[in-house]
Amino acid sequence: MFSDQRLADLNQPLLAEHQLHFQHLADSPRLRYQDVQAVVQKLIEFQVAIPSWALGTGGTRFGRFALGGEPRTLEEKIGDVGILQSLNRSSNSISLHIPWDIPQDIAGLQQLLKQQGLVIDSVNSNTFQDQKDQPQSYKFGSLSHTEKAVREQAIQHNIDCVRYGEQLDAKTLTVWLADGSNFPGQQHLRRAFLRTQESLAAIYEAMPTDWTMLVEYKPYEPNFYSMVIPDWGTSLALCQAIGANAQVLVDLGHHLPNTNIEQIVGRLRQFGRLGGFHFNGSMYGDDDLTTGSTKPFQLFLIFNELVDSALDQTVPAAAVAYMIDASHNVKDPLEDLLQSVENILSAYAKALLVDRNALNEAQESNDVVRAEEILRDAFLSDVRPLVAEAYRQSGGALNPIAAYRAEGVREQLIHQRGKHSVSTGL
Ligand code: AOS
Ligand code: ZN
Ligand code: ZN
Repeated sequence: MFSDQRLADLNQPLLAEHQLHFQHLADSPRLRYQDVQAVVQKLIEFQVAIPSWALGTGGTRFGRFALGGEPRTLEEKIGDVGILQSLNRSSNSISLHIPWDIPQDIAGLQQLLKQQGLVIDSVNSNTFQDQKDQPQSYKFGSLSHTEKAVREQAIQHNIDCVRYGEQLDAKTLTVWLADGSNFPGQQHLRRAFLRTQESLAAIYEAMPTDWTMLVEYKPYEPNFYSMVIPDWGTSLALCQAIGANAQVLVDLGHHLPNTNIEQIVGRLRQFGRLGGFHFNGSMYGDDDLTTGSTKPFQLFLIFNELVDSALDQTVPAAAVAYMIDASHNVKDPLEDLLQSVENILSAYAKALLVDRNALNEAQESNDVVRAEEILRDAFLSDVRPLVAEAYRQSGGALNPIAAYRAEGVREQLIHQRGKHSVSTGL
């Protein structure tokens, strides 16, 4: 949708002011001793996957208010992510959700992905809903179910997801289980865990050896007394039991209020078991709002752990799959995703600005105030010119949301797909 020429035209009127701000930042005491281009380069390289289920309005079990122009097919979803990618060059991959996105025309999809410069990042299974004509019900669980036939059906579904993913060159299966219980005594807690471990191991066995299984945890919802995988400790124990390619996935909205998520991230990195992220914004729980919208300092501290652990030779080197998991009701989802990616890049940029040597010194000498000031100094820096420069150098828009609006993208999508098109998702 956005040709290089069109992007250059949209950038032109913003360029002089951008360069002024960028130079000002580059000359500031904060950055004078740093290689600014190296920071920009790191931002250019950072890619975060877009979930197919975030492209339409949703995020509520109450009313859903369609925005219009929502993608109706996997092809149209790829088209939407292509729009995002042409604007910010930071979202070059898509997370699929089976059965919402069952790929049909594989050759056609491969060609479309190539055209848009996109790849399939992960495949997400769904055993939290019963599908039409499905023989067994997940009402009382899936991989943890008491009945073997139900577990087998859920295992097979996950294996099917891997097979779909293989056709599109994905390498990651993400498993999030709704399994658990709503009332005390309903479920034997240890047996439910063991059955889950056994089921996950069976799926793992069927995965190609170069695939990663991401095991997501969540403390409550849809079950409110117990979830079979409620926390990172349970995910970690499962991964350790299953194999080296089983990794923990941290969803920012899956913690009880005030949990120190950055410490969890640090621990998982240390143990070599942080496999992926679901970014979103959380005020109360699994709100799935815009990443960084409510707790930007926390997001910065999380990136601080990621940057710090990446520099530490004693920490196992591991690929972390970055994904967004958001979906809500009142914004244009594409604008929301542009905001999310920008907030993620900003938090990352700030973490890259932390004076690590000074911080280590302050920590080792127990200079509490100095250590905190070093973090605040980076956090309070206005890094927007760095992020914009990364967009510009990689061929995107200096201001992606402004470009999206100037081009009337939503209006065009409504024109193509209709006012009442509704996308699949939560
Ligand atoms: C559910 O709460 C989890 O965050 C899942 O990762 C995700 O939202 C779901 O798989 C999307 O349908
Ligand atoms: Zn998630
Ligand atoms: Zn969630």
